[in-house]
Amino acid sequence: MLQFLSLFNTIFNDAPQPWQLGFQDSAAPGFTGIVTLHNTIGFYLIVICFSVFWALFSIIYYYNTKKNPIAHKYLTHGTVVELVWTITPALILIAIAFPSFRLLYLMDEVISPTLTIKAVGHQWYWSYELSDFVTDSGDAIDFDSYMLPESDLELGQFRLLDVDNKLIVPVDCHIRLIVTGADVIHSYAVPSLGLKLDAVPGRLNQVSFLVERTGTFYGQCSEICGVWHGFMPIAIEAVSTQDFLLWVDSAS
Ligand SMILES: [Cu+2]
Repeated sequence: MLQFLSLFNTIFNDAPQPWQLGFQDSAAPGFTGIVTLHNTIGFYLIVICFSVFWALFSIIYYYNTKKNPIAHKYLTHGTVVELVWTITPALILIAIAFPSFRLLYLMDEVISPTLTIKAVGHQWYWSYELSDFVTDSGDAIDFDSYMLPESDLELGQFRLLDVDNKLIVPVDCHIRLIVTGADVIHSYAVPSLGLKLDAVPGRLNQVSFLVERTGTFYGQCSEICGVWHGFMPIAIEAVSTQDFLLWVDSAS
């Protein structure tokens, strides 16, 4: 029974599943907003598809010369119907634009972050810098994060997704992520956290996110960057603030 009930509490999707079509489970408010917007627009999409195809097929079915050789010969213009099919789409676009811009500006906002992390894309791995903390020698904490080769994988680790050094972040903290590239353009993308930022050499891109629960969240480089583009995954582990500080202590 316990095992059966635990089915409803289990988070299945912190890594992609084979042949998955839907979203991964959200772990950040930003991604929850993206899923909600997707569902809102999906509603309009279904309504529009049904009404357009219904109109199209009924016109083809009823108004053809085989069925009515003479009756519709002079039916060439209708002002009312023209007005309806011009104004209605405009109203629908406005209805879609409002929630879209709302989410866009909400996600763009960076208000007093607790922590700043810089992620740098290289051919072909990611490196991280945490400048809020210094090591004993006075430098910022920085480390490289390489994909684990298949031969090094342990039971429970994901092929092409797990890395040697995960990025550790605290839960329930506003984190500022600054992304750049060291050589060519990469893209820092973690679906369950709603992150996707281009890593452009000579440019700093910024985003803010908050992880709502502990766990490990996987992503991949999302801008084709060379032969091993598919082998530079991202793994972020969200832990309690206490565990995060312990990790910082061990890293510095
Ligand atoms: Cu890439």
